[in-house]
Amino acid sequence: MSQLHYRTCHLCETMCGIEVEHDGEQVIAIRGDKNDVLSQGNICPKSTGIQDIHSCPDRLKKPLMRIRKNPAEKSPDDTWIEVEWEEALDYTAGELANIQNEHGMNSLASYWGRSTAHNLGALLSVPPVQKILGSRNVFTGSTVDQMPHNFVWHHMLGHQFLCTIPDINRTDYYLMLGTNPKVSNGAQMSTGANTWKKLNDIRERGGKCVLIDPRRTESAKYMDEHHFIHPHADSMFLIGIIQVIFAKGLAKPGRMAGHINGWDEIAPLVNQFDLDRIAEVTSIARTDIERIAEEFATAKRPVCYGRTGISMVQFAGLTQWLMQTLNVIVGSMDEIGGMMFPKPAVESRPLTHSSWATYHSRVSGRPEFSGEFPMAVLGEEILTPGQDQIRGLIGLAGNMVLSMADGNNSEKALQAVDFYVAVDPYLNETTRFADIILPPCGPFEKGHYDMFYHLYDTINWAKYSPPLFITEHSKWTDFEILRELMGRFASQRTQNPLKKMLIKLTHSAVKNFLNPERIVAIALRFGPYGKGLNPFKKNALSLQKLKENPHGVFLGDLEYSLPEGLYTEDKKINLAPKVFVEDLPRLKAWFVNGGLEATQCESEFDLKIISRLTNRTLGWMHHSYRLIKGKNPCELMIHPDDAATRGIEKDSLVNVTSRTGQIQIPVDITENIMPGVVCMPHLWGHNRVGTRQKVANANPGVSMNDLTDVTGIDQLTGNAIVNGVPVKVEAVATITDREETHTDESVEEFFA
Ligand SMILES: Nc1nc2c(c(=O)[nH]1)N[C@H]1C(S)=C(S)[C@@H](COP(=O)(O)OP(=O)(O)OC[C@H]3O[C@@H](n4cnc5c(=O)[nH]c(N)nc54)[C@H](O)[C@@H]3O)O[C@H]1N2
Ligand SMILES: Nc1nc2c(c(=O)[nH]1)N[C@H]1C(S)=C(S)[C@@H](COP(=O)(O)OP(=O)(O)OC[C@H]3O[C@@H](n4cnc5c(=O)[nH]c(N)nc54)[C@H](O)[C@@H]3O)O[C@H]1N2
Ligand code: SF4
Ligand SMILES: [Mo]
Repeated sequence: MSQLHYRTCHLCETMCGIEVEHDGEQVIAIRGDKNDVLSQGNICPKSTGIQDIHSCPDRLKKPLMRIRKNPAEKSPDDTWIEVEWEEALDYTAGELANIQNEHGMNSLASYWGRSTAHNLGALLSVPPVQKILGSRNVFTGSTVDQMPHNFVWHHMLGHQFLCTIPDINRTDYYLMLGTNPKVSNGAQMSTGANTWKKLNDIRERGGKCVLIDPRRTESAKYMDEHHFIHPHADSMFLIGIIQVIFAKGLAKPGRMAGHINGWDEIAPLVNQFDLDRIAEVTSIARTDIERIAEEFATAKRPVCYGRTGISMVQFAGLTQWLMQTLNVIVGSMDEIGGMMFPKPAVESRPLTHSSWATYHSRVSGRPEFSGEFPMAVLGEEILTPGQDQIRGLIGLAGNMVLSMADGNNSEKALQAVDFYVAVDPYLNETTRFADIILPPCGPFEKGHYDMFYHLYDTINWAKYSPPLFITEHSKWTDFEILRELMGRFASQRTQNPLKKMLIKLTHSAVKNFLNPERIVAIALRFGPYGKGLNPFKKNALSLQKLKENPHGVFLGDLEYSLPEGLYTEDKKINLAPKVFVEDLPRLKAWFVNGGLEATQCESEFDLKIISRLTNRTLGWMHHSYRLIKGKNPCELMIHPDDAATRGIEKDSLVNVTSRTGQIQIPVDITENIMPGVVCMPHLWGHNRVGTRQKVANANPGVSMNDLTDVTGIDQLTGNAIVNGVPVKVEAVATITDREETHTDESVEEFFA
C-alpha cells in the first residue's frame, strides 16, 4: 500500500515542499505539498526527477577506484574497479597525507560545487575539512555564481552572509536586473516556485515591475516593462538612475538616517558619467532612465534586485554595489517592501568567516575572499610548477568541466593533478579524472535541513525532512564520508603517538555524538527561536517540533533588523567603500571606449553570448530521463538581423567560436534576444568520453563553457565572466532531420 512522505526539494534554493508517494522503496509520484508553509503546493518539474536519481542504475553505490594502465599518467584506457569502503578510505587518506607530508600544506586543495549548499552533511563538513586540510587552496562554485553579492555584503554591511533579500511580498516597485525567476524560480529570494505569481500580485496591488535583461525572457510577461540592455552595462544603467535621483533631489536615507557612512560621496562619483552616453552604452533611452529613476524614488516601497545576470559579467562587484546603493538612497534598505534580512532558525553567520585580501594566490596574486580563491586560478595553481603547487584535490558536489569557465582548461588541470578524490554519486565529465570516487547515498536516504538557503528566506520559517528510506548506503552521507576520510587523513599526517591518540579520541567522539541531525538540534536550540539555556521557555523551536510539523513551521514575516544586525564595527552601512570607489576608473575607461574592452572584444568576435537556464532541468539532473527527454534545448538564440547578415536560416547549424573554443549548435532565430547578443543554455555537453551516465549521454547537447574564458574575470571580485563573452557565429550546415536523440524504449529498459 502506498504511503506519503513530506520533505523539502533540495535541488535549488527555492526550497519547495514535496509530497512523495511511495510503496516501500519504490517511488510512485512526487507532487507539490499543498500544506507546505512556504510553497503551498507550488513546485517546478525538476523535483519530479528526483525519483529517477533514486532509482538510477548509473548512480554509484560503492567507491570506484581507477586502475592506471600507465602509473605515470591517467588515460582513457584506465579501468575502474569497485572497492570496499574501508579500503577506499584508507587508500585515499594515505595518498592525500603523502602529498602533504612531501610537498607542504598548500599542495592539497578542495573544491566545493553547488550541491554542497543543498546538502546538510556536506555543508556541515566544510569548516572541519578546511581546518584539517590546513591549505589556503580552497575553491567553490561561488566565484562562477554569487561571489560579487557576498563581496558587497562584506564591504557594505560587514559580513559576506548578511544577505539582502527583496521583500517581494510587500514591495510596490520591483526593478529587476539579470534574473529570470519564471525559470529559475527565484534566486537569493526563496519563494517556493511561485515567484511569477508574486510578480502578478505586485501589479494587482497597484505596483510596478520593470525588467532589465538582454533577452526578453519568460519572466517578461509578468512585468510591466522590459528593456534590453547590452551585457556588462548594468553598472552604467544604475549610475544613470542614481544620478537622476540625486539631481532631482529625491534621495532620502529613510530609517537608516544616521546609520550611513559616505552618503555625500555618491553624487560626485556618479556625476562623472554623461547621461546621454550612458543611454548609448546601455541601449536604454535617456528618457526611460530618467522616468524609471523618478518612479522608483517616489514609489512607496521600491526595491532593486538582480542576480546571476549581473554577477557573472565585467564590473560585477561595481554593479552589485550600485544596486545596493540605489536601495539605500531611496530608503529601502531594511525597509518593508525593500531589501530585508531574514532571521533564520539556525544562525550560522557568527560561525562563518568574512575577509578580503588577507593573502593572495601563488601564481597570479589574486586576493582571497573569505578564505577562498576564485575558480579562475585553480587551473594555473595545478599546472604551474613550484613550491605550493597543487598536487592533490578533494572535489565535491560540482561538475566543473561543464560549469566553470573554459571546460578544456578544467580538463587539462584535472588530468595533470597527481591525485584527485571526488565525492560524487556519478562518474561524469569531471569525476572521470578522479583517482577514486566516493559516492554518497541518494537524496531520499538522508535527512535534510536547509542550513544555507534559509539565509535567502522571503518569510521566516523552518523545516526538517527526515530520511525517507534507510538503506545499506544511508550510512555514507557526505558527512560520514568526509568524517571517515578526515579522521584517517589526520592520523596519517602525524607520526606523534600522542597526537594520533588525540585524533582517535576526537574522531570517535564525533562519530558517537555528532551527526547532522544532532547538530541541527543543537543549532536550533541556540538559535533565535530556541530554548537556549532556558528549559522553561514556552513555544521554543526544536528539532522535535519540526519533526512534528512535516510541512514546516512559520516563524513570521521579515522584520527590521538594522542597524543592530550590521556586522560593521560602527554599526553603520558603508555606502562608499574604498574598493568600489577605486574600481570606478576601470569602468570609466570601458565607458569612454563605448563599452568595448580591447582584450575582451577582438573585432572578429562581434557578438556576445549569454547563458540561460531551462525550465525542466538543472545540471546534474540530466540523469533524469523524465526531465531531459524530447528535443534538446541547446539552441542558440539569435536576432533575425544578426542571422540575416550571416546567412543563417531557420534550420541552420552554426559554429560558435570564441577565443578559447568552438561548438556546433542549431539556431533559434528570435526577436526575444537583442541584436548583437546570442544566448544558449549552460551545463550541457554530455558527449565527452569515459563517463557512466547513460541518460545524459543519450541527449548530450553542447557545453557553453567550452566557449568561456578562464582569464575573463571581474577584476575586483574575481568572479568569472560567463555572460557577455565575445563570439563569432557562422552557418555551417542545414539540419534536415532533427530527431530526438533517444527512444523511450531504450531508457525504459535501462531503468527496468
Ligand atoms: N530551472 C532551473 N532553475 C534553477 C537552476 C537551474 O539550473 N535550472 N539553477 C539555480 C541556481 S544554482 C541559480 S544561481 C539560480 C540563478 O537564477 P537566475 O539569476 O534567475 O538565473 P538565469 O535564469 O540564468 O537569469 C539570469 C538572467 O540574466 C540575463 N543576463 C545575462 N547577461 C546580463 C547582463 O549583462 N545584464 C543583465 N541585466 N542581464 C543579463 C540573462 O538573459 C538571464 O535572463 O537559478 C536556480 N534555479
Ligand atoms: N556559462 C555559465 N556557466 C555557469 C552558469 C551560467 O549561468 N553560465 N551558472 C553557474 C552557477 S549559478 C552554478 S550554481 C554552477 C553549477 O555548477 P555545478 O556546481 O558544477 O553544478 P552541477 O552541474 O549541478 O553539478 C553538481 C554535481 O554535484 C553532484 N551531486 C549531486 N548530488 C550530490 C550529493 O548529494 N553529494 C555530492 N557529493 N555530490 C552530489 C552531481 O553528480 C554533480 O557532479 O554553474 C555555473 N556555471
Ligand atoms: S523550484 Fe523546483 S527544483 Fe527548486 S526547490 Fe522548487 S521544486 Fe525543487
Ligand atoms: Mo548557482
